[in-house]
Amino acid sequence: MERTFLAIKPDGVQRALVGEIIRRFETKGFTLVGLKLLKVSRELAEQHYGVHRERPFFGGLVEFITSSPVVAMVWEGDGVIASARKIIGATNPLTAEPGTIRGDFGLNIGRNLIHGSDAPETAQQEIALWFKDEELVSWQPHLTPWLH
Ligand code: 3AN
Repeated sequence: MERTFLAIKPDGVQRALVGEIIRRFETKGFTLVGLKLLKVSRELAEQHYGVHRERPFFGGLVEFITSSPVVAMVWEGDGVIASARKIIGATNPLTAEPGTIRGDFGLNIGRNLIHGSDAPETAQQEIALWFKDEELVSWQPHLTPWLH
């Protein structure tokens, strides 16, 4: 079963949007298999955003993600990687469609509330970076037969 890594960033936690954001993935029908609140170390932030190391906004991104707690999650379900990206919306909240998380709640590309893995390879890498195996719980939701 496909899994993706999602993280509610410091702005999402500070703005009290944790419940609202989790609700969207939960009511869609995806399965939560990992969840924790943590303060992100500089080392973890630099590894997570390693592909952006050369970009001008890299320093600010690391400062921001380490500034306040983050809610890290792993969600499971058929097609969850691409579907979660749609639920999240475009990187720039000003152009993200209404109905998406960023479209409904965001104003600023540097404060876009939530991260979601963009492909199967990055999902695998990010899950391994943020979670230990024993922190992930495989379970069978009883609702599944109604959904699939
Ligand atoms: P996404 O999060 O939609 O996959 P990426 O991977 O292109 O977007 O960018 C990673 C993060 O870097 C974004 N979520 C955003 O917080 C930040 N970011 C991207 N582009 C900019 C930019 N031009 N200025 C400031 N921050 C940016």
